This record gives sequence, structure tokens and C-alpha cells, in this order.
Amino acid sequence: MDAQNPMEQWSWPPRYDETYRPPSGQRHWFPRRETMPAGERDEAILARIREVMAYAWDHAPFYRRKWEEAGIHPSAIRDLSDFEKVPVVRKEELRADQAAHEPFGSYLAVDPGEVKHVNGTSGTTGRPTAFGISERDWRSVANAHARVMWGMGIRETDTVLVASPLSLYWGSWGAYIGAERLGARVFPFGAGTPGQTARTVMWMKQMGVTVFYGTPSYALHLAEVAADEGVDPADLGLRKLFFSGEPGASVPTIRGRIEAAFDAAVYDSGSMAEVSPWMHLGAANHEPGVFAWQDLVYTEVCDPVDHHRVDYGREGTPVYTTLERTSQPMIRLLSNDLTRWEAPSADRGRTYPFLPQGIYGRIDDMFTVRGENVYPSAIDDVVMAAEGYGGEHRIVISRKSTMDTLAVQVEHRGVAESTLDGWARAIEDKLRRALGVGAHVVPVEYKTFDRTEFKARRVIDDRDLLRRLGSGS
Ligand code: 8LQ
Repeated sequence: MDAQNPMEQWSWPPRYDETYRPPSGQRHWFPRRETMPAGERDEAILARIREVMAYAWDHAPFYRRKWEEAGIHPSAIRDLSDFEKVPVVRKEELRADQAAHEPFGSYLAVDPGEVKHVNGTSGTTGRPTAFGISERDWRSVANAHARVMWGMGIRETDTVLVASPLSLYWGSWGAYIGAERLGARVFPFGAGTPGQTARTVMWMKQMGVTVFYGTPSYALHLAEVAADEGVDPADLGLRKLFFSGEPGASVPTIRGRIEAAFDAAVYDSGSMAEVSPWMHLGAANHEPGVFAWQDLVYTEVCDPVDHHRVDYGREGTPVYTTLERTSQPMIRLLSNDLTRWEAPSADRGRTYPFLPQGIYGRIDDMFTVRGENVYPSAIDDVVMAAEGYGGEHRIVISRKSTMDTLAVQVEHRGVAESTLDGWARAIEDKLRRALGVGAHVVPVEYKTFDRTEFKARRVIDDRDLLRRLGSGS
């Protein structure tokens, strides 16, 4: 342990020894930071929050305006409960602020000349948001990601394939610079151009890729394409796959399918690009679920209405605060995602709060059918477990008179025509038990639906269409 730095390179503004790397056999990159009593860490986090808030107050007019309106000054934060009174930041606010203060918004807390990297949201509708990243932040993210990837067991002897789009998407670059900082070999193949997936399979074999990064949907698609090319994905030589961007790696069925297809270990990670290092929700050993690495990005799982922390054991929406970002610090960014958290426990090998089911959905994607809240990922979990599942499905919500109905179109493969009806009814039974509501299962031919190379969009909400046409209620 470094006597000058009792929490191992813990400083504000962040400064890392770029030559540091633990011995290969060591489980933790920073053992003290990762295994210290959670209460002690919380004290350091509180002090850091005060520093980050004071910094934002001085350097980012967006925060000063917002907090003055709310009557809050950084010096008033005396404990972590006080911090819950700081108003959340919504993504719409960031978008509007950037429109008013081009190009990076008035939450940019460094001189514009210090922005050395630009990433952004890849959304095709609405105004995109630009991420202006200083060199210091770029390095902090690289160091954080190296550390979380180290925790997944990735080592300098690995070759890491970045198989998500290498364009505006922060996720790909974050994985790239993390792997590079860790000392691994990085192979930025990307994803998303026609015919690329078959080439990925070929190159993976040639380059001896041992680690895959991308989305869970894409890993499943890659396995399918490999099989079409006559390659058993289990023979590709992968040791590990790690994911971000969408639910899946902590959804048991999806996780199981990926593990089985590639005969490799699966790790979940990811939060939101705005709060990169997004990998702060890195993996726990070989179980589903993720840790909230609180010393990188302080995560509060909150009541979606009052934005106060919910008790451990309860469901809520993550609210994120970056503790190592100086260019566009995020202080209580509301995710509108859903998760459940558990108290830190030394038994898990890291004393961080634990999200046993990962992030299982977005509040916006949740729908209500006959009074029951339904998450698409819960449907995925059931449908993808069915023997004879063909690889894709679509969830269709529509409205008949005043009642919402749920139908799931499921591709089948290798199911005899004469038994299809029974096959569909069996999935319906399982859905009813898992969701508490009935769903109509419609079998469709294998490869009816497009595969995605990025984040899946499986929900078709006909009620939206009705609303847009003005005929819905
Ligand atoms: N989202 C991201 N990671 C997720 C996960 N592990 N489980 C469930 N949902 C997840 C840049 C990083 O890869 C994170 C990322 O995808 O950032 P984006 O593009 O800003 O998207 C953020 C949203 O992806 C989150 O709010 C989650 O809904 C989802």
C-alpha cells in the first residue's frame, strides 16, 4: 500500500501512475480501494463529492444556476443523505443546455481548448449530445476501465476484440483505451457495416482473439453467423466476453446462451456514456450481476419520483455522479433505468453495493398489461430459454377496445410443424407464470427478423401508433 495514498492513487483532480500494473496473479488492481470497509470508503467519497461539487460550482455555470435555484451550496453537503437533496440532472436538460451553449454546453468545466476527444450519442432522432472529453478525463477513463477489466480477469496476454461501432459510441472507445492501458493487445474490428460479421469470424480465428466486447445481441448474432460459416463459436478460442449497452449479460437465459455458444465466461458492465467510465458497473466473479464501483462513479439507486435512495434490497433507478471526471462532470444524472441493489458484502470479494440482476430495463420501456408491469428483458429471458428458439423474437403490444394485449412472435428452428401449436402454448404457460399476465405466442419462421449488430429493439408498441394517429386513448 502506498503510504502517501492510502486509497491507492485517489486524488482530485485524478492523477494516475500510467506505468502501474499489478502482478498478473493479483486479483484486484487496487486491493485497498476495492476491499476496504464500505463505510470508510463512503467517508472518502463524501469528501470527494464535496470537492467535485465545489469544482462544478466554480467552473460549470450549468451547475451553479441549477443549485442556486434549488438553494443548495456545495458546502451544505455534510453527509451522503444531504447529497440526496441535490436535484437530479435529466438528459433533456443536458440536450437543451448544449443547444443554448454550443457545442459542449455550460456544464463543460474546462477551457474548450482542453477538449481533445469528441464522442456523442448515436441517436438518429432528436438533437444528439456531444461528449467533450479532456485528455485528463480520457486517461482517467482508461485507468478505470483497465482496473474493472482486470477484475474480470483480463490480462496483458489477452487479445481484446472491440466489436461495437467505432464511431461516436463512447462504449467502443472506452473498451479500447481500457484494454490498451491494461497492456492487452487491442483489435478494433468494430461492427455495423454490411458483411462485417462473417469477416469478424474469420479474423477472430486468425488473430487468436481471446476476449470479446460488444452487446449481448451482437454476440448471439455472431454465434449464429459463425455457425452459418461452418465454424463452431466454441472453437473460436474466446476466454471471456464482456458487455455493455443493453440488458442481457445478467439476464440468465441470454447469459447462458452466450456462455454455451462460446464456451467462455460472461461479464456484465455499463451504465451511461455520460458517466463514463461506464464500466464502473463491472462484473462479480462468474455470477450474473454487477458491482457499483462507488469510488469511480457514485451510484445511488433511487425512488424514481423523489430521487432519494431506496433501501438495499429494493428496486429503483440509478442516479450517477462521476468522481473522476473534470471536463463534463455529471452530478446526480438520472438514468431512468431499473435495477435492484444489495448491500456491500466482503464475501463477494469487493465491498461495493451489488446489483444482482444488473440493469434490467428502462422505465420508458416498461409497459403495463392488465395492471401488471412488464419488462421486455423478462420476456426475453423466458422466450430465449425455449428449446427450438430460432434466435429472434418481437414483442407486440396493441390495444383491443380498451384493453392492452401482449403478443410475442417467436422464431422457431427445428420444431416439427405438427408440434408447433403445443410449443407455442408451452411458452405461453411459462410467460404467464413469469409475468403474471397472459401473452399470445405466435411462432414464425427462422430468420424472419433482422439481427442487430448493436442494441436490440424488440418491442413494437402499436398503442403508440394509435396515439400518434389520435385514435388511441
Ligand atoms: N445500458 C447500458 N449498459 C447496460 C447494461 N449493462 N445492462 C442494461 N442496460 C444497459 C457506453 C456504455 O456502453 C453504456 C451505454 O450503452 O451508454 P449509452 O449509449 O449512453 O446508453 C445508456 C443506456 O444503455 C442505459 O441508460 C441503459 O438503458 C442501457
